[in-house]
Amino acid sequence: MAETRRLFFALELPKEVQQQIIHWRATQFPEDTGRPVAAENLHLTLAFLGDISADKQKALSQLAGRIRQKGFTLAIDDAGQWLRSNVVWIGPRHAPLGLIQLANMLRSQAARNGCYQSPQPFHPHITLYRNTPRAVTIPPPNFRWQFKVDEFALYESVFRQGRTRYQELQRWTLSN
Ligand code: 3AM
Repeated sequence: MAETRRLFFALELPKEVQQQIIHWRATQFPEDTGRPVAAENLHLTLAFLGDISADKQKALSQLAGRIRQKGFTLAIDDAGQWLRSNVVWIGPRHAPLGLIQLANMLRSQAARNGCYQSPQPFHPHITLYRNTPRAVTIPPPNFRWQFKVDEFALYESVFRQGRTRYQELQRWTLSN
């Protein structure tokens, strides 16, 4: 069988926002909340592709490179927990249209190329904890981290020595 890689498109967070999130998380949640996502792994997933071949990666990268849209401003000002997937997340209360457009485009390109896409609508979020064993009290979202998004990237999820690391493979600029 041809070799595959586990890939997804996502937005990287500015380093200073990443640090602020880590600090907020450390002050707001008890230690047994779940498995914290490592600072360098914090990201906002746009489209999950699954385990795909090099050929499919190339096709989807070419399509991603043809996306023409302007950047947008993203404000992270909400938090919650999904009990079904056992994650605690933060995200935008109101997703900017540019974010929805970008994710929908990448998701539909993925679907047309045989990458299964969940029928659920896109819920932009940054996962803070995985494997949360129980419902946790979500602190009031007393933050608003706002930044300009003018790039998106393709990442590989690499599981090695018991740790998951997201490695950037390719990056594109958002511009008309
Ligand atoms: O960190 P988040 O939740 O944004 O949940 C996985 C993670 O996103 C998601 O892809 C990102 C990188 O691993 N993911 C993993 N398996 C998935 C699947 N089968 C999935 N998303 C949808 N379907």
